[in-house]
Amino acid sequence: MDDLRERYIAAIAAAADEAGLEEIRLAALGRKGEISLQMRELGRMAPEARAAAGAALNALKDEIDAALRARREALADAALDERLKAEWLDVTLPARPRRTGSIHPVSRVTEEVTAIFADMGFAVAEGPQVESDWYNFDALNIPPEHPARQEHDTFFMARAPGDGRPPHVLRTHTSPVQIRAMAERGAPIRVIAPGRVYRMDMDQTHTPMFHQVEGLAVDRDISMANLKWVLEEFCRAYFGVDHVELRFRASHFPFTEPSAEVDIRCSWEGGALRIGEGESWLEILGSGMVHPKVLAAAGVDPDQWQGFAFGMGIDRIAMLKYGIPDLRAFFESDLRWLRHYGFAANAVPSLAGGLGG
Ligand code: 2NM
Repeated sequence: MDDLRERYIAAIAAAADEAGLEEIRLAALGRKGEISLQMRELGRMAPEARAAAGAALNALKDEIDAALRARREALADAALDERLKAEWLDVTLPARPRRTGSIHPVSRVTEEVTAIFADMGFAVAEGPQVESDWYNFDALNIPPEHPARQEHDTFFMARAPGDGRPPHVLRTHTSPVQIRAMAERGAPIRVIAPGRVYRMDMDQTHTPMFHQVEGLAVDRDISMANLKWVLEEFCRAYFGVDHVELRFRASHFPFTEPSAEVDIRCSWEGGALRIGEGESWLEILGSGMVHPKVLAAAGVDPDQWQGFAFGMGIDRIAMLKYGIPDLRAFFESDLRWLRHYGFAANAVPSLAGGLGG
């Protein structure tokens, strides 16, 4: 029996794989295995000898079982170690440059604008792109007969036939986000609302979907002077120049009173845009003091609070800053265009790191 034990324990220790172990198990413990045959011999023994030999054989069987199990586990561990070594992957390696994607100019400029206004205490607000006509129009003092509401400007969503309610619309500006923010948070408030907006318009300078950022500041004594400083500060930071000059032209929007369109001094000397110098003016945004009816619609008491608001086109200011000539190319997903005008994904704009451009 000692000989059996020695042979099998040595064979198990030397087994190189699962198949080898199975062979050994069959040779020892299988139906015709050596131990099984010895078990069968027990029947022919005298009772005292049988008891002793039976116990010893059972113990040997258990010992070989245990040795097989331990060896099987050790082989599995070793196999796993081999796999881990062979399949090792350094996830911190940089991606291959040719396969690197790029950040779209619209995303990049949205981040730049957000960083600048965040520094002036504005939070970012978001809202649905499919809006009720109340949030998109009524709350903004745009009456049902206003031309902006007409079929040819606004995308209307379908209603079930016979549903009498007015249809939802694709938001035509991000102002409904400002209404929601005021209604939810109350005054005082400082928010910007960047995002996609939709108007039925398609030519050299218009796409049916484009991007806007609107800003809103409401407090007890906010004035046009605060508006002017905030916009100048924005332009200095965004265009990366120390000196900017803005010109406010009286205008009209239903949601602000008074309203102003804002131009920035620039030159087109040699075909390149230079901000802050020269004899040309470039329209960059619309603005004004929020209409009392708009404050009231958002649940803010116009006898206690007042504020300014402004809106500008993200795509447009992206074209100006980065010298991109054609708006329509923005949304064509042409990989050559994206590689040329896109930004490295790890070059995140920050005021401290410089906004680039
Ligand atoms: C503009 C021009 C002027 C504007 C108004 C509001 C709101 F919701 F607070 F009333 N948000 N944005 C606004 C004002 C937008 O875009 C050319």
